[in-house]
Amino acid sequence: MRQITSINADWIFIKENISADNAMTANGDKVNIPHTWNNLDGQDGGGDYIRDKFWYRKELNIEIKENKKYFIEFEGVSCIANVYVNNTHVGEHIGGFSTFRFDITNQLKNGQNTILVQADNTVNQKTYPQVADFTFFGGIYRNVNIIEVADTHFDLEYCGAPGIQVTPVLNENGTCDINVKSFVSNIVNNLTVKYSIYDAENNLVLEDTPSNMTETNLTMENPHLWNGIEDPYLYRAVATLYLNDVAIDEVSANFGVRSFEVDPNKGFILNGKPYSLRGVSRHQDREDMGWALTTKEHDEDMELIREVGANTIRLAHYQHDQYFYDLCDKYGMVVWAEIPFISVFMNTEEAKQDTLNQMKELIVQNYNHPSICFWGVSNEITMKGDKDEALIENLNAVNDLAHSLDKTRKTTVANLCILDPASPAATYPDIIAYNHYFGWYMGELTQNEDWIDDYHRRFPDRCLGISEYGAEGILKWHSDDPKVKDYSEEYHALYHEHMAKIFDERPFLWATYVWNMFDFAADNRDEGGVQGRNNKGLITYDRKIKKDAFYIYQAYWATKPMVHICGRRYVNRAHEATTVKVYSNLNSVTLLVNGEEFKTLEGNKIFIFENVPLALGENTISVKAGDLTDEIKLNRIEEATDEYVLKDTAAGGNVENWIDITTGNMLEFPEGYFSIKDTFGNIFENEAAKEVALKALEELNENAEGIPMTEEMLDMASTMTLMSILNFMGIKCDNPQVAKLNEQLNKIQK
Ligand code: GCB
Repeated sequence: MRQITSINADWIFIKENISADNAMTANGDKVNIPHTWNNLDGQDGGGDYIRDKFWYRKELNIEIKENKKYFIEFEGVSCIANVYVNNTHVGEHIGGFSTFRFDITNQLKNGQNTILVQADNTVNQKTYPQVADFTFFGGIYRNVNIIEVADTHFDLEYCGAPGIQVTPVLNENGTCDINVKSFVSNIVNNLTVKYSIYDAENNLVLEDTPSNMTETNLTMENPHLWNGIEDPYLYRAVATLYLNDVAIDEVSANFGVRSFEVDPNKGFILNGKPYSLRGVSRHQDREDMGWALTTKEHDEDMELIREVGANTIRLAHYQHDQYFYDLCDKYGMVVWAEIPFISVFMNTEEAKQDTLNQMKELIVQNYNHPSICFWGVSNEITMKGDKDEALIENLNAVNDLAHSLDKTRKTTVANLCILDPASPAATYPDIIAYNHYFGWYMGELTQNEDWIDDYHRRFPDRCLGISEYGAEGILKWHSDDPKVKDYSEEYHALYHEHMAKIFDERPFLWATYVWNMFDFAADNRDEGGVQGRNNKGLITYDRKIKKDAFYIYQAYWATKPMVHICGRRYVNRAHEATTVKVYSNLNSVTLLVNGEEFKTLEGNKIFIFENVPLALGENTISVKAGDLTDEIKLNRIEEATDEYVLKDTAAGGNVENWIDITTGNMLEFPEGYFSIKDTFGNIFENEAAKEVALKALEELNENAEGIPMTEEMLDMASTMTLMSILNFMGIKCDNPQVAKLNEQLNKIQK
């Protein structure tokens, strides 16, 4: 039987870009895997974290056995790995997120061996991601194993796949056809494969030793369904390989029996019943650790996602750790899994091959997970335009590959908000989704539902989801009158109150995903007074604090009763009377001030207590709802201070969006007159302004490096400012044509 041995411990990390020969003897630091060299510089801002080629070396003492094969297995090395055993190059793997293995039998010797790995996260044109809003941590950041197997064994060399593939198909009469395949390497005479299916209590329920050893078709009469978070029931398929009736290898996979459909009007349907997918996106990093996580951090993330009440996760923007997909199976999360075909298209043959490889590895390595229902092909890949034929060809090639490898799941895409709905880049997969930030980067909050309803009306046959939506919420900043771009915890909460409600009212949306469950590292960012971080999480980067917005989702999604008082970090208030907001999924909430009952409100999710009196100094505000209580301390001060207000918005605040590199500083924006800071909607209401804008855009379209604007797009983008549109077109505000356009608009009175 195979032996899998972890070799995570005791590596030497050599932080030098040197030759393999020199790395064999160079000094370095003792580290354990998982490891990254960017855990600190990748999160501190400035966009200057080290992207380089560094070395890991390990002395491996091994007792070599006769007639055995030895593989080295990496579960994730960012982003390109070159592996050497005893000074011989055994292979290169491109792509930072998947499992890969090399057969090292011929290089290993009995006793002492040296394993050398170069991890490379340098800028290149061959593997995605290269441009994206997150840090690309370098290193061997997931487990490394040595696998010892019999000469004949279940395959270990096909794209990191597990060697067993289970396809359960639920029939209308309630029975389930289960096809199990296994892949054997080095076939000899007298081999058989026994397939066994066990239920969750480990009872053997089906068994077969087919004459065709590579596959079996079994029927389960009365399967227990994998039914999302309510009942994520798992079976286990085991394939055992026998040589002359002696078991020599075994592989197994958990699987679930479920059916799903996606309908343009009914949304997601699980096992025949409507099941609205409402959830969050997750990145795989953590404060001070980067991507080098252990199962402890994965477990904690899953616990928090369960606690908020989500039933779906978008595992953005790349393949996550196998362990996390296992957790999703176990806890019933429906998963959107994706590859990092993101932001800016690289028109090279190597990059195209990389998208195909990453999709192939994602699918073959994760095929058995019942949680996964969607393969995400690309995310905002049209940032620099959607007209390149090579891009469309690449998207279709990846989409076709996904279909050919997996007939049981849907392909999907996260479209850039302003992508023309008619663009072939918007519609190529089975079901589609858009990233929308109305109420943060652009426009008004209510434009979210306007856009969604309009799209649904115009394209009633398309299955529409919202792949991302969010706003920044930083715990230092607070406001009684929260406004977009003030970065306050209160605006963040207000934004999500709105979004939770409109999604609740629109079951036709097949899925919606909060961007993001957790704050994450984006070393290029300098936002809201915080360096190197995207602060859109419902929970902080260290996972220690749940922002108020976390609880509005809990109120909407979780079935367990909850009550939460908002504003606990907005402690010092110069208010004789203040407003206290409470979230609960119960319908009656009683507020107490310093132990005295103040008021009971009946309501739905959000309870706003006005004119709550505060005594000078510390006050205890508490609530009761059913059997539950919550309590916060507020401190009434004599005079208002500005301690909670982000002052220097120029230093990081008020960015149009994260790719907005323009400033517009040299342009004028006179009160009462039009400018490029106006939205298309407003400009279109004024005939003169409309004429000027359309004429200028026609000219600008000709030399747009980014996305040229069609009329259809302008219509869909009516809530965006002209400035943001120019940005998407790849046109800088220091372009003289833009200055001319702005000047012309400045002459037209509103
Ligand atoms: C997006 C991207 C995501 C960013 C997010 C943001 O549309 O897909 O990677 O992090 O916006 O926060 O700007």
